[in-house]
Amino acid sequence: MSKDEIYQKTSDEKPFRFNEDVAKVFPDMLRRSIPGYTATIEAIGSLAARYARADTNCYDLGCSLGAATIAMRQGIDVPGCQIVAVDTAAAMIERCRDIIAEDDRQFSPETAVTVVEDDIRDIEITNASMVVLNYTLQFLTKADRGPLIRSIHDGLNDGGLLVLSEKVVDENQGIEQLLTDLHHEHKRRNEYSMMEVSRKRASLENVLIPETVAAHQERLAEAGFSHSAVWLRFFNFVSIIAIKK
Ligand code: GEK
Repeated sequence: MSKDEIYQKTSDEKPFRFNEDVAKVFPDMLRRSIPGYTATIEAIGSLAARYARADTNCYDLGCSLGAATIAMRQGIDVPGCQIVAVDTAAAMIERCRDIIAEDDRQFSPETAVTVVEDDIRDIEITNASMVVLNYTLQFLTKADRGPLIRSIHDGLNDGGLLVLSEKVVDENQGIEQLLTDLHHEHKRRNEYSMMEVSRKRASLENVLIPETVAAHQERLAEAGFSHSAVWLRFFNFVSIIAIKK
């Protein structure tokens, strides 16, 4: 796995982009930056085993290199499912296609995967039993979030599951500062320097827009998900499940 050294080298202050440099080091970047990322991917596999239904679609929206797609594929144990993996970044999609092709060669899995280079705001969700938004919604403008969550709700079959993982912000300023400090300390333990932490933070400003857990749960409720629950929280990183009844 190539090591993420992007903010050791870059001294300019350009906003963060999902380009070729990022795609190359992405697994290492997420593993060292997002507390609980590996646990989330594991749980997505377990949830797929419980929620994916025969002859339905499962979506991985903002799939990057397809980690959640592979986890769902390994978890699904019913016939006739198709996973649709969507990302807007060409550099991610190119690598994701290679990773899925390698998975096909090695394991000949039954579940088909279609990798699509597109904007998740333009994708139609249909006949879905499971949808994953693993750290993707945070990159959309707030105005675009409601319509997307509604279209996911409408495209899910009854009993279908949405997994929504996000970086969040706390309502209380003191707690927010503490959780941010703990996250930065976590990154320092994972061998990022103070300089890298601070440059990355600046580059994500206005690119990754976090909201409170309450704001996410309200949006889910407004879209029609009568119940949602936080199943994982590690500092300011949460994963929520919502089921369409
Ligand atoms: C994982 N889910 O490993 N349409 C499509 N893709 C988008 C859009 C959009 N409008 N906006 C952002 N993206 C993955 C990790 S990363 C999380 C997801 C992170 C894509 C973007 O190109 C990137 O690949 C992904 O969302 C976010 O489980 O980098 O913190």
